[in-house]
Amino acid sequence: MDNKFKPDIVAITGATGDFGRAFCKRFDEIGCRLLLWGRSSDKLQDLQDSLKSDTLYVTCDMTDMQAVKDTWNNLPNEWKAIDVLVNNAGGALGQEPAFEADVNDWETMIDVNVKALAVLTHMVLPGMTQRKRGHVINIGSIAGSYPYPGGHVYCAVKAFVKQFSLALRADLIGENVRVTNIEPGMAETQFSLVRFKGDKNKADAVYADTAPLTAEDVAESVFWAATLPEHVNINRIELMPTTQGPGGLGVKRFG
Ligand code: 8X3
Repeated sequence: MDNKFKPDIVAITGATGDFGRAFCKRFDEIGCRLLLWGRSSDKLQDLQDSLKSDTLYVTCDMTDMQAVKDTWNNLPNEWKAIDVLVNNAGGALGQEPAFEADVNDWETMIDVNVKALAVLTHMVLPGMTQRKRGHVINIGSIAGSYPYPGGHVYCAVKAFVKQFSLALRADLIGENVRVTNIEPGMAETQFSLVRFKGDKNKADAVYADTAPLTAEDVAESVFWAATLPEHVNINRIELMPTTQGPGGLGVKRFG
């Protein structure tokens, strides 16, 4: 296709995580300006130093909605004119059964995966619709479609992301603003180390003796959707390792 879209400014939340860094690297390769959102200024500085393109980084606690709004409002106007917002900040905490889970984990997952994603999108959309140019790319998960034991709130927040993405599409017809939900399956990143709160054995066991997706695999999907000609909207991409598939329903047998 010769009318591929080249974004000018790409904003990426969770920029210093494994997915975030792979996304930054992919857009950096074609010279996009990058607005990096993260929690740690040291990690953001390291990431900025590793990129060739013009970048700006902001530190923000995504569990604090006022901080999300203030961070956006305090950006220089030039950096608010983003072409692509990649809502990547998020993740899972814990995989105990629902009746043993820590309610604080549930609240954090809802804050980051749902509230911060919705609030930031709300801040960004008016500029995109005014400019008639923009793309919101949400990082969902197969967990939004396929529930599994211990998935409870994580599955539910990713189902929110899937349906929120589709509902945004309904409002944005005619605005030239695209929305895509990228839904990866098992990907070998810090995801499981975070979910299991630093328990490396448990995290490693998730990826043992199989061939999971890499952050670069997911970055390729994000980049592909973002650089298609502007008249093409990819609604969803669901990608899994070849070695992963749906597992069927659980059954309790007596005796
Ligand atoms: C991560 C995929 O299968 O671990 O979002 O829930 S899974």
